[in-house]
Amino acid sequence: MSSATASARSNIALVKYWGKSGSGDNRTAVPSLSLTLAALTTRTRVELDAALVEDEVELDGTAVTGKARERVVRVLDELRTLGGKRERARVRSHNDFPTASGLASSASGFAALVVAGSAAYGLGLSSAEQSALSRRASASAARSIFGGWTELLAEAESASELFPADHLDLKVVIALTTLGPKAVGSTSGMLQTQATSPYYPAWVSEAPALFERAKRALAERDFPSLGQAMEESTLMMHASMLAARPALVYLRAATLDVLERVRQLRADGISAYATMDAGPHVKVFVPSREAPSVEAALRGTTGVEKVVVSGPGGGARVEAG
Ligand code: 2P0
Repeated sequence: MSSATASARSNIALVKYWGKSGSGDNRTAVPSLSLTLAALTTRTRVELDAALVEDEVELDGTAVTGKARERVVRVLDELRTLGGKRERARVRSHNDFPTASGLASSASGFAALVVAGSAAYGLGLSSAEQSALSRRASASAARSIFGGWTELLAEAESASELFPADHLDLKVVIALTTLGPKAVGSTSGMLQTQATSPYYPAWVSEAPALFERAKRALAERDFPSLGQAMEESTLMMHASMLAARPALVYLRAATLDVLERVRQLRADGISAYATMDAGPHVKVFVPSREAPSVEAALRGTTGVEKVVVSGPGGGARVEAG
């Protein structure tokens, strides 16, 4: 019986992916740029068992069924095809952060599944091949194969690492404003935006220039310009969501209060910049030396339930044992 355990960390996009390309295969319509985070980890064990008649999937101790299970089975089917294997698998996955809440659990989840699964099925895949398999399951997962600063270009087959985790000395202060699952998942949310938002074409046409600005600022270690481009990307993405029919409103009152607090911190001379994904939480990028004061400020903001501070993290990997 072959088995493997892998860990993968979540990633936060500074320049966002929101929209699928017309060429299909879950390729992205826009380029994205992300940072892999040390603190948000998924650990997944894949165990092959010839006695199983179908794949068994469990997340945080609960059986995964329906569409969520089918997404996992599709990845396992691809791995079996590549390896010429037939055995079904038992998949046990654990997140150390709230699942389906806008903290990108699908990114770390599918990256960990692909890495554990390819080891269990005995495939010697390159990182680019693992990234491509992850992307087909969930595009943001393509980026979590790599550590540090990663890009996934529009239409690309796989993501690639731009700079290592220590390229900038910073922390991400995550303000969780609501615990529990969100109302509309990312996949359906972006399809709804794409199909109905009059602002979606503007989002797609603005995204490449924003991506180039952010990438240049990152290369030059120009944190304020990077932060500025990051804030523009998240607000443009949310503008496209808000203009969807029906509107996609992931932002909560507490989300806006945190954004306001970040603007005040900047006015007070603290270099802090905010980003949100398809959820109500706010992730604030700050130079490491500022992290304790920003953490305290966010803990003291109304509606903030929990604060997690993370440094940049490494790529997905097979765990020992
Ligand atoms: C991102 N998000 O770039 C953007 C920003 C959410 C907002 O990638 O349909 O779960 O599985 O490819 O990767 C979340 O979308 O979507 C996401 P699918 P995914 O991080």
